[in-house]
Amino acid sequence: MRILHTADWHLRAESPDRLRVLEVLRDVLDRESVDVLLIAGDLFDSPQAAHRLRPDLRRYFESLQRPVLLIPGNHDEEAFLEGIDLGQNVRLLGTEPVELEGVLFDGLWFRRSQRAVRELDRIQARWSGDAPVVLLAHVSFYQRTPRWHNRDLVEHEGLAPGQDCPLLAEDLADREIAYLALGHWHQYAATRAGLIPVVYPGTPVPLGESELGPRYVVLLEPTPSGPFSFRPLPLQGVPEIRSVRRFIWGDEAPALEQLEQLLAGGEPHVRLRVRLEGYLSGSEKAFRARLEALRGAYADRWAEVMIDFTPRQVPDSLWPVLRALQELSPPAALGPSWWQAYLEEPLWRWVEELSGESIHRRALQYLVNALLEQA
Ligand SMILES: [Mn+2]
Repeated sequence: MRILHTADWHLRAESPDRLRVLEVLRDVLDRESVDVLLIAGDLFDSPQAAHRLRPDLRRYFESLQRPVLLIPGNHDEEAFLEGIDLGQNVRLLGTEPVELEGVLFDGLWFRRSQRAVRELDRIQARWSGDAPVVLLAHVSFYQRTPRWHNRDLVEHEGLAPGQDCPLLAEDLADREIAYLALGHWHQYAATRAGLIPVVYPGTPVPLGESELGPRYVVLLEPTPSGPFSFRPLPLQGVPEIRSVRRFIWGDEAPALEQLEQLLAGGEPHVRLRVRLEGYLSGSEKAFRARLEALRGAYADRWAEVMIDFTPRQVPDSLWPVLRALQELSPPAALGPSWWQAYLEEPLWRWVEELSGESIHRRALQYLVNALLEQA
């Protein structure tokens, strides 16, 4: 059985962009031969949106010709409590589990200000037999009790701050769950609690400036025993907000060259946000004019291009250091192999994220930032 997991569509009539997910998702369902679609909450942005869009969504789900299993989220719960009808393919999870092709699906609703584990205990009591369990839950998952929660309230009283419904990794110890299909957080995130895959697919379309980068849905499949296997599928044909930040160290010419290269590789579905910050050697006015000219020349290759520049003041005493940043080549001691012998995966990842910038340069930048904070 092939199962597709998504969440947090936050549909509303005033945002036609968001409705693009419907056709994009239909293609994925067909291309990947998906048998069951899971929606882990906040399909609608509000109860009003649910009522307004219900006829369209009902027709849509009927046209998909496969089961759709869903739970409400904190945004649309009211509409589901009122019994909104989304057609015969759609099953609302929460009151009893649904078994399809030997897999048991169940749902845990968002509980405002309450720790999710109480509900989980209650739900788990109704799981019987050997069928692997896929649990949909609209919650905030934490590996540990977060610092901003009152630890005593969360751990002993089961209470949490207003808009939160925490589920902690420890709440999942010794549970027989093959896959935890989460919703509520809007960026793709995958982790594990013990062996249990714990996955947020994120919103399939950006809702605002904080939903950055490619959007995903998640394909999962049973394995002969134990946790399900899963992989994120990047969605094609939905809008994307991409944020690029660059620091300019008194060398605007190469920065402008890089920016032009970036802009030339336009992607029509991307709303590009370029944020520049730093020190210039030439005039700020000329620099800004150049930025605007570049934006004008390439804007039509993107859905939207926004470029902003924040100048920073530099104390005279730091100019020699900034010049050294431009001229210095990596010292022998920081050559490409020095760290390989000592540091493992975390550093590898960090180094990869530097995406082409050299380590000595980044280290000096940190140093200068530290000096500036002292100044
Ligand atoms: Mn939510």
